[in-house]
Amino acid sequence: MKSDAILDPITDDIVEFLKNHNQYMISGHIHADGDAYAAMVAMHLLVQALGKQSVMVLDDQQLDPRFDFLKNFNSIVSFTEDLDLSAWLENGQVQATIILDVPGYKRLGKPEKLLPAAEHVLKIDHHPVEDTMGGIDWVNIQSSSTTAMVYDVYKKTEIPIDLDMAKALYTGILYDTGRFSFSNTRAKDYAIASEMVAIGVQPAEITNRVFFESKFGALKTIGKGLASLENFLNGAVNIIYLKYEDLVGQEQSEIEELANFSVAVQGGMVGLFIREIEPGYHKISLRSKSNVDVNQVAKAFDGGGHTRAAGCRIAASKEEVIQKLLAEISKQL
Ligand SMILES: [Mn+2]
Repeated sequence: MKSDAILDPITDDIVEFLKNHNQYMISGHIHADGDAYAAMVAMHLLVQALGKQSVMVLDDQQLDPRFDFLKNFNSIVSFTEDLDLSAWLENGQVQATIILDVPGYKRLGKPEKLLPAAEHVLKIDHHPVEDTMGGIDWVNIQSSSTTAMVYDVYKKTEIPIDLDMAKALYTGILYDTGRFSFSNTRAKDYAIASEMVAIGVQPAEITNRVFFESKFGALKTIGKGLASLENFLNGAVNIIYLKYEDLVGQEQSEIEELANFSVAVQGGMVGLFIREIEPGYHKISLRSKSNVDVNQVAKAFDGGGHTRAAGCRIAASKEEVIQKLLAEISKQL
């Protein structure tokens, strides 16, 4: 278990920020995941409970439907150049922005164009910092999830947590801790989960929605991925590879569990799930259960993430991609 010492506790200026603005845009990272969605929804509900206007905007043109049980999920807006926010914000005016689970501008994507002056931007995140983005950047890399930090905002503002809020807070933590199993899981995460269950969250219902409602075809694709498993560097690195033809029509989010399988091999230290998302263009999910910092590996290819889970994209052939990644991992072995 990790120490619960909070390096960067929540400060009063976050409450001030929420008091001082009335019209918020809330955003998260490109290819939003369960933590980004849940943190956004939880913050959106909090801001509304404070009597403010709020709209959620993402760069993503498609949302992951697994999370549509979250309140207001379907009102998340996909960025377009001529986006008119007047249906949500008076005069369509973004007075302030809360950026969640985003380490830097590259990961925020096009919603950057809607940002107000930096003093009206609040960033809350648990990734290693890539860019300072706001008047307030609250970053705690010890936090399991951004959603767990949003929980602290609830407590600080003393907004009572209703069932919809509780579902969002539970979901983000559940997702980013890998169902309370990753090394980032803290006593605090169980405590928050316990509080949310007491409010009425049904753990089985949310776990099933997020992790065990796979489409038949997606599970067949996962089977293909498992069959491709190969080991390298004397078993230190295990790789799952899916080629473009295997992925046509396949929703990426439905097969991401393969990343966790890649590091589940006995004796393995690093797992890679490599998928050819366009011919000659690969998306790589990296996982570590050793001292290898896969965030560093991903960064060498313009990607990023956390010490034990990261991602990047490389344009090259299968053989070249594997060779490049193994060379980078070898530097740390
Ligand atoms: Mn996260």
